[in-house]
Amino acid sequence: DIRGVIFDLDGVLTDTAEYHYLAWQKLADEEGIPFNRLANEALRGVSRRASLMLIVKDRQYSEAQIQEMMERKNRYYVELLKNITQNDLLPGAIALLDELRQAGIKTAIGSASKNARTVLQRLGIADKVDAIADGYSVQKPKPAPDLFLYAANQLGLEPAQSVVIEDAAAGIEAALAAGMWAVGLGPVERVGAAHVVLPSLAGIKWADIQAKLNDAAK
Ligand code: G16
Ligand code: MG
Repeated sequence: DIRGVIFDLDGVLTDTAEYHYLAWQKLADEEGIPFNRLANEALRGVSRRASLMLIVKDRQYSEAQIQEMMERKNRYYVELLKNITQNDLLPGAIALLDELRQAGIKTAIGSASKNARTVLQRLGIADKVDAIADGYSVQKPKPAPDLFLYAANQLGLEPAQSVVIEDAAAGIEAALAAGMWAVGLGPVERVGAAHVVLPSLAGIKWADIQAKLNDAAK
């Protein structure tokens, strides 16, 4: 049975995607590279370096230039993070975290972001989770299973005892590769590979997720 829940951060507990977008757009504009909100959709849950590669496409840059652009984008992003408050928690997030703690279910964050701890602090939920796996925890980014395996290990749980809640296709892929249960938030076109698909966490109780996972297991 399930004893732990691993939450993705951006797109599940909060929506930092807009800030990532604004930072990438500023960088792209400065570099004269075409970019827009639609192109940004492909960067959902994708690591910083992989995101930059998707933006620059086949343009050739040295490793030093790549590093500089990643650092510049991050400076813009970190500046924007100063705007985040508890009001930026997505509907249902706090309620589910609190309910899980009450029920004795372990919780972790599994985020690709190197800024995850800062975001959690600003959201005021850093002490509401039992473990944090972030962009510093493992080498291989999602869709590799490493980040979620690291998170489950931190909780002392086996993959089969863990459920991942994700909004990105790469994240669902990572959860399944880890041998975990996957709950996808958003359209089936994006997260349809998950065992259970929900529009969001708004109004979702732990019993709802358990019941849907039980159905999926039949
Ligand atoms: C987040 C975002 C991605 C971002 C990645 C790395 O992932 O969804 O857009 O590129 O983290 O973030 P940073 O540049 O701050 O290290 P997640 O896993 O929380 O959805
Ligand atoms: Mg995400």
